[in-house]
Amino acid sequence: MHTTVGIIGGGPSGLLLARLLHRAGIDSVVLERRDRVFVEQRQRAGILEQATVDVLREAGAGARLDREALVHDGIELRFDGRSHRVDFPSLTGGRRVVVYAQTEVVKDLIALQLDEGGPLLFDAEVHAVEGADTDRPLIRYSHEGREQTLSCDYVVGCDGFHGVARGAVPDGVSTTFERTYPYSWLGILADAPPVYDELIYAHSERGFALASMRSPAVSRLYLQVPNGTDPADWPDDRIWDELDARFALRDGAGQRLKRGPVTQKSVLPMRSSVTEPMRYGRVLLAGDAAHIVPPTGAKGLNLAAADVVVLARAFAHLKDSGSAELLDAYSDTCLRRVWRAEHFSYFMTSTLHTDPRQSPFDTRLQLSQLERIATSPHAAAELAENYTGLPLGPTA
Ligand code: RFL
Ligand code: PHB
Repeated sequence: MHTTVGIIGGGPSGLLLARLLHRAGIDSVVLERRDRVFVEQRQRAGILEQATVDVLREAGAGARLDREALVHDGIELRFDGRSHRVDFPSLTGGRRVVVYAQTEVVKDLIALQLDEGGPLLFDAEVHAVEGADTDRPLIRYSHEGREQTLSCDYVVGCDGFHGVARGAVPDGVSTTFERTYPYSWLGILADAPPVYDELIYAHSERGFALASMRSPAVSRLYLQVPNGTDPADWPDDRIWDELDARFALRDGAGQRLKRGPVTQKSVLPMRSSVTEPMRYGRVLLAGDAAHIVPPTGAKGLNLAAADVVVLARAFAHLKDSGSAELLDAYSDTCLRRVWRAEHFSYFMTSTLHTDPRQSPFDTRLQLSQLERIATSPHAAAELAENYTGLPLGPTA
């Protein structure tokens, strides 16, 4: 089998890329190692920037999003027993974000792809990419019990942090920049209505907590926990008690969370990582395959979308004009946005979490920074601009 663009991975970046290419008249094949149900149920991101929403609409995947997404005009920061709201539209000239779960984005894109796109194969595990430095790279994968090959004009690795595409780049050609953090998140999904209209990011001496949501009836909540935590050590009551303690306001003010059945529970490590360049020969990396951010800035999915927009435009430019100029600029174009998001995600993470090794001096610095955001429109605007994201301009 031969295709113009062989896409490894049917997560948000692979699916959106396939969709954008289809609309540009470029054929592709998506190979996804998991089954459809697994990919559609995998709990991850919740926040979409305006630019991501616009791209999904442009891709024809905006109908259900427009009906069901919850528009958020700000977030609440809690620290030192107080609460402070950061209002996005007034600080950014009208920008806002929406809550629409990654599971739903993925379901919408899969339905479209199966309906009118090119091949999307589930249970198709890629083992290797060969010939990155030739003009006919080859993907080796197994599907329906048989070893298969897909020859391509280009291969795009949309296969996440643990994928194989990065392995096509010889040692010494690329560099990975990394940071790990001395804490993880315990995330739960609960059949309980959120008590707040917006997300709450809480700094507390007991550690960070985040209240998010999936719908008016379903809450998504996170607690900072030590690395290596076993979710079994956190029975539901312990989680709810700890969340209430971390969100508590001074003098007992503030609402307690509404409790309900916990339907999912998992522990997620935190990591920052960037691989440069995002291209080697005819193999390009997009989304988590090229970069990871800790989720505190809500940037991962949005960065993945931005990468594939740049890439789809570059492939369309190549098809229409014969010029590889945009493709050659792909890595540099994306890395500018990537490093901005890396910094913001690191900033949110290190300002809001309690490092087990931190001193009272470090805690005072965090509180001073949060106080600055609460009292200076400039500091608040810096947060709001980064959180709501940069527009995806003509060169994204
Ligand atoms: P994905 O989603 O990891 O998809 C990669 C796909 O590739 C498949 N695959 C392979 N297929 C074939 N052969 C192989 N050898 C393969 N190896 C892997 C995998 O099965 C999978 O289907 O990467 P992609 O598409 O780049 O998307 C990235 C996003 O998923 C990720 O950045 C976000 O979820 C990050 N993130 C958030 N991002 C946001 O923008 N806003 C948020 O609010 C937000 N919250 C989060 C998050 C990530 C979280 N976790 C779990 C780390 C919250 C959490 C808890
Ligand atoms: C989520 O809803 O899952 C979510 C929201 C904001 C974040 C991270 C995760 O920063």
